[in-house]
Amino acid sequence: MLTEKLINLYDTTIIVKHTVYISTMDFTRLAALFHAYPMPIGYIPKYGTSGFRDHAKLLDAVVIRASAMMVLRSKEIKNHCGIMVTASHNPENDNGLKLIDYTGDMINEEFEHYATQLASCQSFEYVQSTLNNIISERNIDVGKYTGYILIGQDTRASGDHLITLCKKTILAMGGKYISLGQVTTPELHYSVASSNFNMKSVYKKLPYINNLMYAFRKLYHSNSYYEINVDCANGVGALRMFELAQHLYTYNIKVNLYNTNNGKLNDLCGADYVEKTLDFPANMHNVHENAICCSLDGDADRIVFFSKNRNKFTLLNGDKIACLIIKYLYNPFDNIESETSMCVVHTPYANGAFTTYIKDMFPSVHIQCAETGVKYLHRTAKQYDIGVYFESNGHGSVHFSQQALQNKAISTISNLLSQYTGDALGDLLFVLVALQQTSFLEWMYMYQDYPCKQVKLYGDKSLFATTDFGRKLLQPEGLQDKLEKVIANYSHSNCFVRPSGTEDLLRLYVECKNVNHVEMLLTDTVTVLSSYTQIEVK
Ligand code: 16G
Ligand code: MG
Repeated sequence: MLTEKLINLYDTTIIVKHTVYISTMDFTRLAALFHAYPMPIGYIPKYGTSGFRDHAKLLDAVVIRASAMMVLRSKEIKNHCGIMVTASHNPENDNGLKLIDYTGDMINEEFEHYATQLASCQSFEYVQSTLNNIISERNIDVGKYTGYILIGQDTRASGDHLITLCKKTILAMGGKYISLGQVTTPELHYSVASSNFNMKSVYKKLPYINNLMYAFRKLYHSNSYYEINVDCANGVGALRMFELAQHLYTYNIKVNLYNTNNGKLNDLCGADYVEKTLDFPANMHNVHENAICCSLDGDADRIVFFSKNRNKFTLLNGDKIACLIIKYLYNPFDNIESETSMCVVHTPYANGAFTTYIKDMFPSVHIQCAETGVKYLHRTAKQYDIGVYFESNGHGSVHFSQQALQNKAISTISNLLSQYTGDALGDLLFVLVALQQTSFLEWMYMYQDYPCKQVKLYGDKSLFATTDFGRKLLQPEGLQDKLEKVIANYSHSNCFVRPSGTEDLLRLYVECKNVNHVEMLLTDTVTVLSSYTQIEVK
């Protein structure tokens, strides 16, 4: 079906008349675009944790350079690649680019580096020579393969203009685009991978939602009536949730959808809002006691669950989702292959109670920390047969090795849990599968988080450098030792400060077993930091 859809798109919407380049690249058409959409003066964008992201008005020139690079990548690898125009959980006025490699994963570090290099070129001559360097360094025969890019966008109004620039650039580079319109980020990852690889396996060719439902049908056997409440963040996830809700209805699962593009994107709603404020999203304050609720983010690659318990907001974050998944996967597969390795990957923000719970309940599961950013967790998870990875903020999935996929049950599960990045819809369906074994209340009470708090610190983040996945400071020199002395005053506490990879600020995380210590340690830490640089706490 997907292949048919793509072929259709090739035939009907893509008209490329002159695409014959032999070994050298003609950049004339790219030059015209470059000059028509200059980089704002003084703006030097950098490929960040999840791609480029900024106010939409700043991004024209970035889109042109990144799209040109992706055509070269596709030409090199002779497979489709992807470009997603989204700024995820960020405000409506922002936008951004997520760049997807032919495997369905995010682009690798070499291409991240090229992307930053291209974005920092001041003149077209530099852009041209950087593109030529990529061609020669990687020995790309630019005339041999056209270069196909699947493009998608979230629901932001600025998306249309940026997508138009993407298309123009792709054509200018002699490539072709396949426009998927408004899709979730994980859907685009899936589509890129499916269009390149899984041609032999019938169900892998299914469109995204059908593929999810195919796996769900095999794993979900309950007849009980369920009701779930989904906050769609007024984003692109709402479009797919309408479809999913219809399917789930036939399984006796009623899905109540909230914030389905009747308000502002990510405004007082969405996964990030819910996780950071520990409050109900807009229009959901009146949910019933113990109702199953969840929030997607703006491009539906993350999800957190929540409920009203004893009349209070209760969060089931990425850590808790990981625990539920591990509980489901642990027993059945432990016996299949004794060498099957299982790991849970988390970031420094995982609560201490979570790691303690895993150690106690699932002693053979390896526990690994990774740098903040879903791509880092994904890379670590790939080192194991079963790599469960979740950020506390709800980004995550489970990666399975080729060996693990030999097992039929695991192979089915792998269709629900994205093999490329976090996926709110796949994770939601898998949670429903896992709730057949563990009741929602049991899940809520699995363990109690240790008291913790995260604050934003406004100061010069360029002075700060970290090691140990962001848990320890290397720079400013001597500061880490001073912090550790302060932390030692509070038993069983954890505290770190790291420069944000997405915003111009620092993030301070404090966790203590004793709730009264949290604010005290926070104040002490800020006092130490303030002796190095001016800090404003928010
Ligand atoms: C981005 C990342 C997210 C990470 C966050 C950290 C993706 C798709 N998104 O949103 O995983 O948690 O950045 O931001 O990778 P920070 O560096 O500002 O704390
Ligand atoms: Mg997102």
